Amino acid sequence: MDVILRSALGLDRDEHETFLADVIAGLSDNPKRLGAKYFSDVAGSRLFEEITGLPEYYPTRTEMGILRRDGARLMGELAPGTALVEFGSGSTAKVRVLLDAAPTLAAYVPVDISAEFLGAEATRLQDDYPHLKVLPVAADFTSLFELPPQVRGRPLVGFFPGSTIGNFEPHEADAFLRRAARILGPSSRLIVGVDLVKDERVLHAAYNDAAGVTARFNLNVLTRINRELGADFDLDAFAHRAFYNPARSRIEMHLQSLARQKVRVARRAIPFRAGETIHTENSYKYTLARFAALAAAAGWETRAVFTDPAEYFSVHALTQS
Ligand code: AVJ
Repeated sequence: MDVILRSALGLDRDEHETFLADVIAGLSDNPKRLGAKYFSDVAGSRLFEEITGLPEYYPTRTEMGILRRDGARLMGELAPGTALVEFGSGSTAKVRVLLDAAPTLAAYVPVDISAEFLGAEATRLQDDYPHLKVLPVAADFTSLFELPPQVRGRPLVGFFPGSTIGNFEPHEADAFLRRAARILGPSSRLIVGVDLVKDERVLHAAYNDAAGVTARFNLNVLTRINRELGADFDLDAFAHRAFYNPARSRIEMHLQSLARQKVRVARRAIPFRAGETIHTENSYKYTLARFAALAAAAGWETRAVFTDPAEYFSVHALTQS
């Protein structure tokens, strides 16, 4: 498998510098913050996999149900030679459902920042779908990237599952949708998974699971900073906090300092007040109408929307208008 491989030991030197600069800037800000993209080191990705199987965490299994039930309609009327481009292909479980629903697809382009993960998963997928051209691209899908030459000129369908779009601020979601339109080109399609506004108790439970996996996932970012940036966060002195913010239609995750303390990060002392929080993630929830409006403003027409009977989750089929 032809992937541009980078350091097998995690971040390269530039990425390490960026990580350090982001962490220092975020912890020097008021209120303190850390970027959600730093959750996904090896341990963080494993913990997220565990989250997707939790009884309280409805998004993954609900979206899978929608893809299984409506996959053929989502992938209907494809022109011959169409290629599927997945933005941020973590696990390949979801795309396999679409590939099974669209046996005429010619190529699959998984785009992911983690080259190691991409290589292994793409190789397995290629073995299982021998007639499909699997063309992985190691790139950050939040920036403009080049598609492989083999798919240029082909009809393209983009796939952005998992409500990853909910991690973006609304203006970032708008920018992503516009960039996707540029990358995929005229008369393309985009299939997007979007988590929906619902009963606050359901949302709260999904991010405060009884087994404490989401708490470990949130706290793991401190473990990662300790290891990679030589910091001395005491994990017992911080607690996971997640709650729904109805004014912003989002789940917020924070890490709360349980005491007044100083933490050393790369020779700097970062002071914390007792009760002070680090904002680590937002997970925006949309109504069907609000997401359609966001898509329309970015140049995408809604062709169809599929949901589960309880309307917990939605999958939107958008077309270039
Ligand atoms: C990966 C953005 C879909 O927001 O539900 C899960 C991440 N954070 N539990 C989400 C997450 C805590 C997840 N997404």
